[in-house]
Amino acid sequence: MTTNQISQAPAISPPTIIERTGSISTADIISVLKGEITGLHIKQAFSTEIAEEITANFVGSPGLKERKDGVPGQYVGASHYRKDSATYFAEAETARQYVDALFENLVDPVRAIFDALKRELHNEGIELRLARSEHGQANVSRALSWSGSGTFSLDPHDDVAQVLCAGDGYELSAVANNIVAALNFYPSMAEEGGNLRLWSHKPTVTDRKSQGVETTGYPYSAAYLEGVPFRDFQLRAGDIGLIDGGFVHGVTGQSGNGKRRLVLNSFFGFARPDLVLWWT
Ligand SMILES: O=C(O)CCC(=O)C(=O)O
Ligand SMILES: [Fe+2]
Repeated sequence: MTTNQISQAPAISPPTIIERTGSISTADIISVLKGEITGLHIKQAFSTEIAEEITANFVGSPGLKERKDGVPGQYVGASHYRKDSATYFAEAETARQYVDALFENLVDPVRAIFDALKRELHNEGIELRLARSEHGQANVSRALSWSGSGTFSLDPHDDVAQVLCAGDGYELSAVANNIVAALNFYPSMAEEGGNLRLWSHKPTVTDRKSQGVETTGYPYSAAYLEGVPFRDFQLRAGDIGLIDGGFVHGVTGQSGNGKRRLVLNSFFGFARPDLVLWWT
């Protein structure tokens, strides 16, 4: 009995976190893909002018929708979370014009990273491309504004369960055996809070089953995470966060008057030693 309880305490995996000001490099990204770095916080990584334009485009977007999958928030784009492959890729196709319109007349900073990484990996004999199926192709990013209230505006979760259990017709499931990297651009932040919190714990399938989150990785309870150390990325508009999405992470509660927190999010990882897939 006692042994059983002890074995269920979350195993602590100390993360390697790097924080700096400036620009993100393809070497940084590859370090996260390879598991050499767990988390990277780049401050002032893109211009505030671009950040403000993307935010204004999001707020006024005709493609802006309310999430209806149990995760409170508004979005532009498509999320594969809890969707079969046909539905996700069809939604990605429909949403593309709205995602593209977020960057109208701007140089899309997420696509710039995608293109740079594609070139760098190509030099190493590795292909980088968007995930696809006969129903369509993923977009480079999606925009999200979390609206959960209380301790977290996005509850603690991991990004791997949804990939591992994505279901039939998803070539990206293979990435779950490797690192699922989550790239986040922050065009807008609330005055207070909205930190990206990263716990020192990378759940296994057994851990997820014990928490009743086997297929979703969402949400982990406060009781489960009690005693697990964490680090907060204190974000500002114009910052980039890149993490190993297998570690439990969430977004702390926000306050202030008016300014909404906006994130541009994408996932990517090795599906094979010679293929990196990218999706949202
Ligand atoms: O908004 C953030 O900072 C994190 C987003 C995230 O974890 C996700 O979309 O899975
Ligand atoms: Fe996540």
